[in-house]
Amino acid sequence: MINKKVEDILNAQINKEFYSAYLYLAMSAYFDEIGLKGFSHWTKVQAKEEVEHGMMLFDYIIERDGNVDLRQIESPAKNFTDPIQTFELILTHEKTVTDSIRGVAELSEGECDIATRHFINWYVSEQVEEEANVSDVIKNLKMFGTENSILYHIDKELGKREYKPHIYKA
Ligand code: OFO
Repeated sequence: MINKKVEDILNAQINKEFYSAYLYLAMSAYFDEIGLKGFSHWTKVQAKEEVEHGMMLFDYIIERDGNVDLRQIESPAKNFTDPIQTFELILTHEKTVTDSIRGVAELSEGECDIATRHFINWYVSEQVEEEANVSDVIKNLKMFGTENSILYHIDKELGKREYKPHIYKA
């Protein structure tokens, strides 16, 4: 049986992962609206990944004989103005998720829940990868500019992103 404090923080994390999915979907709709199909695809793939992150936590709580508590998901931001600003919002958001994952790691360690501490390592690495991917897009946009001809090429590149399902096995 999982400790209640650890169960609570994992349930809060499920909510954050599903909120992330909402946020990426809102961005995907925005990019589609302004004609950047590749950006729209990239953020939609990320939304699918976020749902998986939430589902891995969901399955883990059940596996540990805990109680899943699905909480209300906030409406995502809608104040997108251009690709750089939107990717900067992503980076800021992912940094808050990284902090939140660090909180899960610290709490599980403090509560001597070694299984959760081990489980959450996957998320620690995933956050490093996500922040790096988003930073790369921001660097490209800043380096090459955001004229339509440049955006066209970056959009083509982002449109190649493939969705690869994650499988968690302890
Ligand atoms: Fe779940 O990694 Fe982004 O938020």
